Amino acid sequence: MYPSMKNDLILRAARGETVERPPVWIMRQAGRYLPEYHKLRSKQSFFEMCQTPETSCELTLQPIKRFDGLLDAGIIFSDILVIPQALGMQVVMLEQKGPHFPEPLVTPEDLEKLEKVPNIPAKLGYVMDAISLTRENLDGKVPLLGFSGAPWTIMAYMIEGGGSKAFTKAKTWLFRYPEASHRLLTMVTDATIVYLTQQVYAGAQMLQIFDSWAGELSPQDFFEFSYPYLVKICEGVKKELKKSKRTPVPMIVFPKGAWYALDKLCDSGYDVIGLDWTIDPREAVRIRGERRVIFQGNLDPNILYGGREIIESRTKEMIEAFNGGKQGYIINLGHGITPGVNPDDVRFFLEQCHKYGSQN
Ligand code: 1CP
Repeated sequence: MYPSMKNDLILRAARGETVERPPVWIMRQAGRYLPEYHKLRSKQSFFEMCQTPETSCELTLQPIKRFDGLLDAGIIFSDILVIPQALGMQVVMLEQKGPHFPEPLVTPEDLEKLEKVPNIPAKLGYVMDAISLTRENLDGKVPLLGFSGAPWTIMAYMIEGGGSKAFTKAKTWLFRYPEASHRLLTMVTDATIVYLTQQVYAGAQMLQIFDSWAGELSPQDFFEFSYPYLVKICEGVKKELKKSKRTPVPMIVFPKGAWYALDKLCDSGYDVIGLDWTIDPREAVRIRGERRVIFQGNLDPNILYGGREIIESRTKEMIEAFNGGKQGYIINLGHGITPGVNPDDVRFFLEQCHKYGSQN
């Protein structure tokens, strides 16, 4: 029902096939480093942009158009914080400051204020509309990724009320109110399974779960408060898709900073694991062993500030370290691209990915 795919490299790589070169996309590839993003942003608030399918579609396509032929996937323009909104919380995006919750969760009693079983299609239907519109407009150029936040990361925002350095409030919940924490994590997990499944029905061809704050947890706490919910999401989405007789889509988990959990993550059911730059690719490959999991990553995004010479050498070294990249690998940065990067350096980086990814 959608235009046929002209480039399905990332889907083949995610299935573990040997490919002609490793596919590449960039976390947060639509956003503040692009002048064309600021042009639209000056006219609308951030969440208005997310809620307007035409704008979300246009923003998703901006990097695909600018770097024509160099990116192998699009990621739908939205934010992980639409799930707290669907659960009944208010979230605003402050200029220069980032997300802000005027009334964060303070005590377990506050869980009563949340919608127990939110109607995801009704609350977040605009994301599904944006996905369908974008699939149509991408015209098969590259596959489209959907995404969500991981339960622990979402919980951290709901309690901290925004970004944080020490996560004192969210961790106070984990250690003082473990039972209520599990209840909250379960609510977020259940909503996320419905949300991601709906994204696939709308046209998303791959899904990524961002656990941006996984590395803030000790291994013990990650395995109690994050990992089981990540697994539940993967199993839940795959089960729902099977039930409705849909083809399964590859699922990526990005547990930033949780290199200590890599061995177990290789058995978590996810098809792809996103790695940040704090793990040596060769060490990751060694830990993976013979398992069929695909790795994604892992260049330090700040390399893009270092000039052409280091962008080229580090990209080449990274691809080599992932066994040349033709099997089991998707190129990405180790975290989202940051707002000050020069788009011409991004183009140069992508060109190096094509050059060194195609060798041998
Ligand atoms: O291009 C894309 O990748 C799609 C768009 C996208 C994605 C995947 C945006 C747009 N946000 C996200 C995910 C997201 N949002 C994450 C996970 C990835 C990561 O770790 O970077 C997180 C943690 C958020 C929360 C969030 N939203 C932050 C981080 C705040 C903090 O705690 O440090 C910020 C700054 C936002 C706002 C935001 N989201 C997206 C954009 C373009 C912006 C900037 C908004 C503006 O113009 O003011």
